[in-house]
Amino acid sequence: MADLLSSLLRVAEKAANVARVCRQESHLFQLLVQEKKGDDKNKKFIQDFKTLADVIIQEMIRHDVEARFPEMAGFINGEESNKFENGLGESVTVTVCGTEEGTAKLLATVLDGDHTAASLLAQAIHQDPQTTHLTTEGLTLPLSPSELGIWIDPIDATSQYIEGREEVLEEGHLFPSGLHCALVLIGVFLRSTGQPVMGVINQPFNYKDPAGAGWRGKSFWGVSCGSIKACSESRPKPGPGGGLSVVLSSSEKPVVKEALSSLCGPDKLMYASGAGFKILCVIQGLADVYVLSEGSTFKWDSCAPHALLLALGGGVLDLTQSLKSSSGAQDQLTELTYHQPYAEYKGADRWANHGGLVAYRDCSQLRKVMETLKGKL
Ligand code: 2IP
Ligand code: CA
Repeated sequence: MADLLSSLLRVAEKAANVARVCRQESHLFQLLVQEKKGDDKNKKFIQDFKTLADVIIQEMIRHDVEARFPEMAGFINGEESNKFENGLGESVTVTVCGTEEGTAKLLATVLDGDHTAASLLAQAIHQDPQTTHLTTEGLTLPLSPSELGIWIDPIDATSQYIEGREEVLEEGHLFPSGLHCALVLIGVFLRSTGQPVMGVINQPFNYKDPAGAGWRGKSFWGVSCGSIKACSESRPKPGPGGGLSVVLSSSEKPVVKEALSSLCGPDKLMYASGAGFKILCVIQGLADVYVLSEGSTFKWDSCAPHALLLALGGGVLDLTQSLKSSSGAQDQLTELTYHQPYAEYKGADRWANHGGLVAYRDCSQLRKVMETLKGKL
């Protein structure tokens, strides 16, 4: 399965390149950011260009993985549906064709004949990516593709991707918002149990060359299968002066903010955009725990970074379920799983993490957070 990991790293880099092209090519960028509303929205124009960029990245990942691992066909899912109905009621299915010309022709039909945009997008989709310089040699996993499913989030932290604020990242410092929060997330789980076994994250806007050569991305990966645990990141060293730091969504409930502020001190309570990015902050040690009490994230947001935390000895719990366990003993805690929908919901909500989540690296830190939140939610 090392070849699955290297294939996912490669296709995530291709996806990151499409995300960068959509922002760097001014013609595509104009489509990306313009709000097409009301009468000025051309009825043939597909919903909005951002959704199209998401869909085409997701379909590119699906196309490339299915071509390499046909046994996974039908088990590669993502946030977006590739079936659109445009303003005239015409139904269009967006897919990646075998040739760049074929993809450009198909995209032009959903871009109301905008051949410039269609060709630029098709070129990025069929372009071979730079190598990711990450070695996964010698990694063997006792898994076959027919046992696995995939969750794709083509561009997580959509709002930060569109807004596009640039940050010069500094080692060890959490920047709460900006382009660096936008992530390509590809998570692999066991169809039988729903456990995450492999995760690939690509941060397309990790470093901007001051000499004008544009943005460079950064890749992260992790595998966790039984006793086999490996990750591109090493476990972060404990921060100076001990203590516990927590990262939250800015929209978190006041009762949770107050409880955790009293636990870790107001200066160790941080906020950041992007569900995937906040879990990445825990992976990198920029925060020790990420708590979310709402059901506002989905399987595609959490599956990939969950696998990296498992590889590092941590995990991502269902918060509500885990708070219910009386003892709070480790074996009573409920890790998120990725194979079963919530049957009582419809559409994307079937795949929401309805019980909220807690992302953690260290069990003793997790216990302190769970004790603080017990009885408050
Ligand atoms: C979003 C994205 C948002 C997050 C939300 C996710 O996915 O990660 O940033 O909200 O929960 O579903 P918040 O930033 O408050 O954590 P997407 O950007 O793909 O819609
Ligand atoms: Ca998302």
